[in-house]
Amino acid sequence: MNRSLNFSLEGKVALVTGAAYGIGFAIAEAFAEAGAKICFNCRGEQHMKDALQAYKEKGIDAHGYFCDVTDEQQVADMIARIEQEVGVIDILVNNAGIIRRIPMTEMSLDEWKQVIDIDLTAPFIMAKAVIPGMIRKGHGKIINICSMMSELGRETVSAYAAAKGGLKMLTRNICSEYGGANIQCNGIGPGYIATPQTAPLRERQPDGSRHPFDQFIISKTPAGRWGTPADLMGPAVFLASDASDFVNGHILYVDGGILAYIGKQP
Ligand code: NAP
Ligand code: GCO
Repeated sequence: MNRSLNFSLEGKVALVTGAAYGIGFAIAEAFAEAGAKICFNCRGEQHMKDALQAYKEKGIDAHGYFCDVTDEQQVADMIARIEQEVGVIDILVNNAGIIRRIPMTEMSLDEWKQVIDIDLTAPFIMAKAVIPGMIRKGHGKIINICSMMSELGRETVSAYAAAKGGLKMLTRNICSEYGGANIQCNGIGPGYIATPQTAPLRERQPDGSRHPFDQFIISKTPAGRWGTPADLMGPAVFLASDASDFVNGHILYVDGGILAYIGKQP
């Protein structure tokens, strides 16, 4: 079969960061369905306990690791344990991320640094840690979870937009520097997805009406709905599989058409 028709991840070792729930969990579930061995990390003990149970209920024997992706030593220790317990990593998804919604002039330097550390510096730390193994294996896939804010700004998300914009360019630079080692580094740019991270933007108002931002996103999305983590499963499997071996440095926006659309007239 032509490799570009091979969407299987059979026998691959995948590490999805921050995959205790949300987008990361859905991507890990999709990888498992495609045949991959699943590794994930998070920081919270309850998150880990709940996640392992959730993977088990889906029939997935996931390997969970406590690791703060901003801590280079914890990352090195996790990668070493995965290589010993599961195998050398074939697929890395830099999914772990946070957002702080604060007007820039009111944002503290520590709040700015926390977002940059998790959303931009950590993908650098993670990629730096897994690329040597991928070079030894002769192939690798890195998928960075970018954002609408890799292309657009909005009020109160300055640190997040700066990080996600930088993550887009880190993706292109890893492509440029390691494409010759048969490593493909691409991004996924989700639109507005219903997860805990965006729950504050979808809260029902006291009168039972939809949150103004919820209504705004519906009007800006041709699909007329928020995305779900499941909407990202197919695109992620494509970018993790042989089918995308000649796709490199690309940001695949999975946004229901937001970036193409000026928005519905009020
Ligand atoms: P989420 O529901 O808030 O989940 C974030 C995950 O990351 C959690 O498992 C969290 O677990 C983990 N995490 C956070 N900081 C970490 C750290 N320092 N080390 C290790 N794990 C860490 O987020 P989501 O909505 O699924 O988003 C996942 C990714 O997609 C993020 O990069 C986000 O920026 C991006 N994204 C989201 C949307 C959206 O609309 N939801 C759209 C575009 C892009 P612990 O707290 O236990 O560590
Ligand atoms: C926000 C949202 C967005 C989404 C996502 C959009 O406050 O605007 O949280 O940033 O998380 O990144 O692609």
